[in-house]
Amino acid sequence: MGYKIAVVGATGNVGREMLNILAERQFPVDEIVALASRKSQGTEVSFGDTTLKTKDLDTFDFTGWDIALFAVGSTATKEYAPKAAASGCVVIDNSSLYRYDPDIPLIVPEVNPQAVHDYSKKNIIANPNCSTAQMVVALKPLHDRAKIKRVVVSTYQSVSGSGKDAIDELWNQTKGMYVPGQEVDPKVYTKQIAFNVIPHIDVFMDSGDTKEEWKMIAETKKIVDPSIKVTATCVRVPVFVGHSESINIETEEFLDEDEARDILRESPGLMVIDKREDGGYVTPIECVGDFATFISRIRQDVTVENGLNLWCVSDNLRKGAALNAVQIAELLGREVLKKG
Ligand code: 2RA
Repeated sequence: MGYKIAVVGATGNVGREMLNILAERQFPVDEIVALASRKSQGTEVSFGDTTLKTKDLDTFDFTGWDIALFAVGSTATKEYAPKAAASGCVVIDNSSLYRYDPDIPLIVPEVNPQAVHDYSKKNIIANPNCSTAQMVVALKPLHDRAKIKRVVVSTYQSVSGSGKDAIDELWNQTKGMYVPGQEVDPKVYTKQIAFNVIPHIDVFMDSGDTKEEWKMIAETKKIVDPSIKVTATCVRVPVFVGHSESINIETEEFLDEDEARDILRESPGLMVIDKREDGGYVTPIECVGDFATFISRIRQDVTVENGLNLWCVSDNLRKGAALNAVQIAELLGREVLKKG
C-alpha cells in the first residue's frame, strides 16, 4: 500500500521536477494528482511514463490525501496549504512562507531528519531555500567533526531560481546580442543578465543584505546550529540551471584539508570531485539533472587559525527544491506515516 500524493503547482519548473523525481525514485504512489491554477487546468504534465492532466487547485478537496508537495508562491501557499493541512494531508511546502515559523520544521534530510517528528503541530513541513539546502549538506559533517563557528558564502545563482520568465529573459537577451533585429529593449529589465552578473536576489532589507542573503543566514541557523555566524553575498549569474557557491568556513577545532575531503567524501548527498588539475572540479552545467551536491576546491584558509575553503555546486531545481521535498516525503513515510 502506498500514498495518495498531490503536487501543487505542477506546471512550474519545480512542480514538474517533483513529478519527475517521484517517478525516478519510485516513491510508493497509490494515487497522484497534479494541481494548478484554474487557467492552467487540463495542462498535460509527465509523471514517469504517464501523462497527467492538471486539476483545479481552487476546487480540490485534500480530504483522504496523504501528502501534498507545494511548489507555488507564498500567496497561493497561504490560501491553500492550511486547507490541505486541516484536511489531514501533510503539506511539504517549497515557498518561504513557513520556513521561519518555530512550530514548523525546516528540513534537509541529510542534516536534521529528526525534525520530521515535529510536523504534527501544524501538519506542515517547510523546504529550505535552494541556496541554503546545498550549503548545509556540506556544512553538517564538518560541523559535527570540528564545530563550525563562522561561514562566509558567495553564491553564483542560476536564473531558473527565479522562474520560467527569467530563463526566457536570459535566452532572449543572449539571442538578441547575436541576431540582428532581435535585440531586447533595455527598458524592459532593470539590469542585463546576459554576459553580466547581478549582486541582487529578492528585495533589499534595512541591514543592506538582500532577503536571499538573510534567508541563507536564518535557515542555516535553524537547520544546522543557531550558534553559527553566517554572512552571505548572493549573486545572479547567466546560467540556466545550477547554483554554485564559494564557501569559507572557520571551525573551533583545526581540520586539515585532507581530513575534510575524506569526511565530505563519506557524507550523504555529497559527491567530491577535487583534483588540483585542469577540469578537476565541478561546474554548474555538469550538475544539472543530478541528485548530488558536488564539492570541489577543498583547501586550507591559512589567513585564519582554523579555516577551510570549498566550492559547492548543485542543481537548484533538484536538491535546491524538488529533490529535497521528495526526500522529506520519503522520510515522513519511513519514520511517521509508515505506508508503502
Ligand atoms: C532564487 N533562491 O534563486 C531563490 C529562489 N528560488 O531566485
